[in-house]
Amino acid sequence: MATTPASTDAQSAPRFEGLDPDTLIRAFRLMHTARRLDDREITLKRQNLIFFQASGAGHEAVQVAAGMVLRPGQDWIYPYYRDRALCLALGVTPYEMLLQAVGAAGDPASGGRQMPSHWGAPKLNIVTSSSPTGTQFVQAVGCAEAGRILNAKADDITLVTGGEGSTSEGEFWEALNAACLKQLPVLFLIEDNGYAISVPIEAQTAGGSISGLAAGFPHLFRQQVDGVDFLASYRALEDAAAHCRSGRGPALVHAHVVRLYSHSLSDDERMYKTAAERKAESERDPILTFPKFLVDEGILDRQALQLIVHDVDAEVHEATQEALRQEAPERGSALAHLYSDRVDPASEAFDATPQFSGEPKTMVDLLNSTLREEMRRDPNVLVFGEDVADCSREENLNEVKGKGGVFKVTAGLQTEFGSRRVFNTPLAEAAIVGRAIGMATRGLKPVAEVQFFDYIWPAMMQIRDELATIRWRSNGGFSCPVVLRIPIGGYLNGGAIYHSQCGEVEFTHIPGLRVLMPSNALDACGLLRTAIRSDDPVLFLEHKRLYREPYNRWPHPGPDFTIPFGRAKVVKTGHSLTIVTYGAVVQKALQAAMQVERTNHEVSIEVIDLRSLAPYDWDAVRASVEKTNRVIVAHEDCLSWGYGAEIAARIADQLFDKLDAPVRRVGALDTWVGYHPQLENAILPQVDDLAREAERLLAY
Ligand SMILES: Cc1ncc(C[n+]2csc(CCOP(=O)(O)OP(=O)(O)O)c2C)c(N)n1
Ligand SMILES: [Mg+2]
Repeated sequence: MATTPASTDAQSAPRFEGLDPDTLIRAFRLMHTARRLDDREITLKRQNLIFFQASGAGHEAVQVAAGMVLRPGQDWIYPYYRDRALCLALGVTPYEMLLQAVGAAGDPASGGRQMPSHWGAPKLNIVTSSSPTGTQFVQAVGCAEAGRILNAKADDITLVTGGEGSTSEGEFWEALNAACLKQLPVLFLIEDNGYAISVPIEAQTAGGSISGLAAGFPHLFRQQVDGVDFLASYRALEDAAAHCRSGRGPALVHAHVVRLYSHSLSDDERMYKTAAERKAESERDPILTFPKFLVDEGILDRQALQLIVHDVDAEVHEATQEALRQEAPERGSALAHLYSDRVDPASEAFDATPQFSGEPKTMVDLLNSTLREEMRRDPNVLVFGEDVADCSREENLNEVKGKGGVFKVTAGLQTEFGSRRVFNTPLAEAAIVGRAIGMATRGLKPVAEVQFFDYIWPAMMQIRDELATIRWRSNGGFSCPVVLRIPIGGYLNGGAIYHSQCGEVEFTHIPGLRVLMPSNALDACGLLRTAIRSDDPVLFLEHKRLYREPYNRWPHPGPDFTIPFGRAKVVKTGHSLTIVTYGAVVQKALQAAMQVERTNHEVSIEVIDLRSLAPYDWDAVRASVEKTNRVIVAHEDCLSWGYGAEIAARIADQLFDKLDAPVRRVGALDTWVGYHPQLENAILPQVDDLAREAERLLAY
């Protein structure tokens, strides 16, 4: 296959790639330490002293080479679970690794929260890693992008690694596209051991070669290398890193390695690899071939080699004994680091008094001015997504008005702040969220848009397994305070199944996320500003039907107006019944209340707009139910297993003795939103549905 030629030819190449004997010996020591740690962990697992093991046996040579090419603390690293030797070469100690294996409270990567080999070291810029195959690629792109945004002259690069199986994930291709599009300094190292658990390469990758498949990507340096050969790997990675550092674009190093042990201790490779194949693989073992090379070249004699082996054995033994003595995580620590302990967005500090000025504005207008004001205030705020820019061809902006979002929420931002801070992305939701995560990890404040809630699902793994988990799984070592703005909801007449759905409960169920859903322009403004100034990942759900309603407009409340999370608003007071709701149903609940009150002058209905769904204002719900003793929980999303089920269950649990009637729920039929208005009206909850249920409860 075609690859970029090596930068030096054999004759002029310096001996041993310019590496001195001490460095070569250090490389061996690192490789050997990695193998010894794997072997020790396997023993510990068999003794039930640790609970999981995944080894990097056979991958050590290329990993140590990568660790020696990268600059710890300056470059950024997104490793995967086989990268023990890489992390050792970057400076993680055997003891630190074993702390994770035993699950100790003092495990610096995760505090005993993640399986062994889930690396992470803030000081070394080794970003916390997870188990889903391939999620790291798009984050690495965002990380590299952040580096260029923060300092266009810097030459730091981002290394991201993965197995050849993980390149079948769509996110790998989204990452390659984005990295090539922007010529970002991302070094993709694919450690190809020919298997993804039991699936061999010919059942995995068309043509059998990932670097072959990537041939059409512009600006991409591509190099295949024998990854069990330390010197060849070092050369390939040096060249790839130089390409990235020089600003020419990303690089893909496709390293052929061997997986000498089974996939993990839960797998037995003898079930799918023949004895001959396993023997051939073991003959390529770098832990045998590299020291032989060192001895043959006279760099190390056998006695010195033995001394290193003994020394490493002793170090691993001592580190193991020490790790086994360490405390387990406290049971009471389970909730720590779900959210920031630096900024509390539910605190009084965000309880601002509005300073109104001007005419009432729509929700779209106030969202737009809030974004503008926050971008002026904080140069780290960035806006990106599909169609959010005014015009990607910025030279045309003096001829055209500009798009600025399909709902115009971001109109004019690119014109004011430039294409570096406001830009269109490829149509790739996982990459939008993943890039935002990578950027936020480096201190930027991405306010990214997912164009419609109905299309958030390609990004679900990034949201659930990454965005929401990074702070918790790294025990506070890393965070990614991204704001995701997402238009949501129906009552549109014609939106149908793919432009009208709700589904907020899918996200309120995720620990570590904040979820907001304002019903009017003022709350949208105050909550979006708090979201941007907070330190947690936030899903900011903007109801499309409410963007331009006349009834929910408010004058501008001032450039510092914020609203704390978890603070409901009593939008109508009453004493006979409470309706707890949010979003587009707030207005419907008000109308229903007035309808009921018109026919029955004795009753008055209280309406509570939660506005913040996670966290939510239990105190407001409780106070109201204690007063009215009757409650409906209403929402636009489907009824069953919906957001209301949680609130209703808690009321039944904690306020049972305050209730004069059962807790009632009102929501959409358990189906999709239909296109024809007659269908849509039948499916989504209407004013009459609310009024009918209110009357039933009042009569109970
Ligand atoms: C998204 C996702 N799907 C499936 C898995 C289960 N799984 C873990 S590792 C693995 C195989 C990965 O193979 P490869 O990328 O070649 O890496 P290797 O383990 O061979 O180094 C699979 C299927 C997972 N962790 N994540
Ligand atoms: Mg593999």
